[in-house]
Amino acid sequence: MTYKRTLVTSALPYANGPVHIGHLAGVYIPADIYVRYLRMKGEPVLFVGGSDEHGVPVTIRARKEGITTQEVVDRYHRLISDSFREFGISFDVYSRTTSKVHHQFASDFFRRLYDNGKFTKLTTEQFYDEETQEFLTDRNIRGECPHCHSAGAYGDQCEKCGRTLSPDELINPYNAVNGNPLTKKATSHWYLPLDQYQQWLEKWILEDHKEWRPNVYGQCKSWLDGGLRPRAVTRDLDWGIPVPVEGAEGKVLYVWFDAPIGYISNTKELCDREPDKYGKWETWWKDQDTRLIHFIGKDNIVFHCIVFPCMLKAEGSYILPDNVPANEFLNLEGDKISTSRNWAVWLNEYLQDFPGKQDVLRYVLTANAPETKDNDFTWADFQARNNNELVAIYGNFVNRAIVLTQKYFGGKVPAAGELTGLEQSTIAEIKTAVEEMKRLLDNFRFRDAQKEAMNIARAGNKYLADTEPWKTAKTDMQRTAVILNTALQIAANLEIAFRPFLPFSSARLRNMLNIEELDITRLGCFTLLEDGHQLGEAALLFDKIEDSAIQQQLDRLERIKQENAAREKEEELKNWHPAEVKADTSIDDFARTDIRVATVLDCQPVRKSDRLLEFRLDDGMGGRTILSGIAQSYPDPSVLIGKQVLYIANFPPRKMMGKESQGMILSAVDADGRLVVTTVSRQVRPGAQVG
Ligand code: B3M
Ligand code: ZN
Repeated sequence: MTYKRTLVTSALPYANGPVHIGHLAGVYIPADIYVRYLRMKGEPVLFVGGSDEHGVPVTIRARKEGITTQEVVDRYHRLISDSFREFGISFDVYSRTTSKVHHQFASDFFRRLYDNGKFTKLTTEQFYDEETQEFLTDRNIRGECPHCHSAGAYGDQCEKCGRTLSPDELINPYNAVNGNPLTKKATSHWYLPLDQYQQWLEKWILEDHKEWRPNVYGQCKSWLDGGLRPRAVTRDLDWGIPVPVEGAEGKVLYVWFDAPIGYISNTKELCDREPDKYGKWETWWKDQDTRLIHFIGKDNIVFHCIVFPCMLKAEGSYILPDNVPANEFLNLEGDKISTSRNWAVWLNEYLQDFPGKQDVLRYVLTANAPETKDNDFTWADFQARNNNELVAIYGNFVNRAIVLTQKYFGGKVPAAGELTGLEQSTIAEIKTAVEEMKRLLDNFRFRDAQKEAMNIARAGNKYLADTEPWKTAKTDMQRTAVILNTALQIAANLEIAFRPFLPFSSARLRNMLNIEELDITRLGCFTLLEDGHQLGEAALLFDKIEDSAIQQQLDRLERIKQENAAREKEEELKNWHPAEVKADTSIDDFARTDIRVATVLDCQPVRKSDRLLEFRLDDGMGGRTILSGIAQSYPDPSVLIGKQVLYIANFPPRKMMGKESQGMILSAVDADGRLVVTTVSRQVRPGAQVG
């Protein structure tokens, strides 16, 4: 061990909404497991969290809800910190970036870099709303996506196709809040010249931190390979920390400049409040013997591996992160989790629907943690892992061990005796699982580590199945004592092994075993419970989750899906502009086109074509067939039968998919791209001319 203490940070969630399973799986559970594990080992560790209360997301939320930004951050800071507490995320400090301490600290930090000439000042043209007289941040600019052409893409990203954008790429950009068209205007900002740190970063990351996770290392490498450019650290905005420089009125620190400083200021707040317990904040941030670990999601990698380290380096007196075990993303039932689209399982709602089942979610999210690639949360998997693993393996084993002990030994741990090969092999298996689990935890591989904990329970279950104490009890109480003693020692091992992952269940298990927290150094020992020790009450560690509870969740998601589709449609319509009118034509040109009315006798999809419909028409002239590429807009073409349609009668016949089409049916293109067949306002004779 080359360090004396570990400082663990977890990304500060934006206080613009509740936290969801994606946050928990990607950042907070892994961080919490790690911290609990270090604490169990007796290593000095500090776990720092807090809410990110600046930036555009919170201001957007405020406008949407019609309340002040302060009200938004107050509401969600409370909701978020409650959720974390309820899920057992064991922060030493959970503060907020609107705190006085933070404002002062971040402001001073900026000023120090400013005074030491670490910034460059640049003037650029930015999008501007003439009416409201404000510059717009990327997130507040919307327009058509240049890639997938969906309406309403954001200035930093298109949520439809997922591509990263810059506002300049948007087609017809407008103010997301009021729909105003935008102009460009010059404005000045301070930039951190990341390009000047390129060489240093290349050595520090690419050479000295080859051990970082491949996804993290790879992302850093591709940023570095692309060449770093200066980054603005200030914004034109009225919400945030004022830039502490004369002439910078109306400007605030960029949220990504102040938020990571929040890790430091929150540490300071804690240490200043309880110096006896936590020491000086500088020890945690400036002593080379401190190891700094950032837990984050993959979208935050560049800020934690490149930008923040440059800020720290520029300041000069801070330590740098030792590791940044970033996770990939968790999807929900196959779709990207999205706060704005309400596509998420919110922690506060989960607890209403599954009270007391914090550990079930912790377990499932760790078992499915997106450590190396994006992963999917499904309710079916949630139910299966609960019923088949937590209930059937872990819970069942513990319950049998305790209930049998009560039955045969009055709830007292029976004396151990001579061990047979069965005990020895089980003990050996468990010792291996324990060693493996510790190795995995040390390497931030929580998913596999938890699997090893479950393997201990598996081994226990198998042991009971092999030894059958309910049978030996009929003939050989001495042997039965050995078996149940061994089983109970395994149960006590499970209390320790699962404690970082499932703290609530371990607490319940301690009650059942009537023990205090056992030291992790004793993990793998089979003398954890003394002969004659009186156990507590047996209770179920986990219970089955029924299909109906899962169905309820699926129904909820289906409702949200439909609401989203309706809203997106509405938005598309709102942002629709008719195509420009074509160049002038003449009555003669028009007169050459023979438009007629026909009655649809039959309308069928064309085999092997997902585009074409085949119309059989009564055209008043003996009938004709026309193929029309509108199948996507008419999933049930029979609705067209009996309708009268307009078509061009004098196009020469054309072969399509081996069939002849005799003309063209006229359709209107709606805002959503759907084709709608034109018709007449009352029945006319088939063959009637249109003009
Ligand atoms: N609030 C972004 C996020 O929640 C941001 C993290 C800040 S960590 C210093 O993804
Ligand atoms: Zn797109």
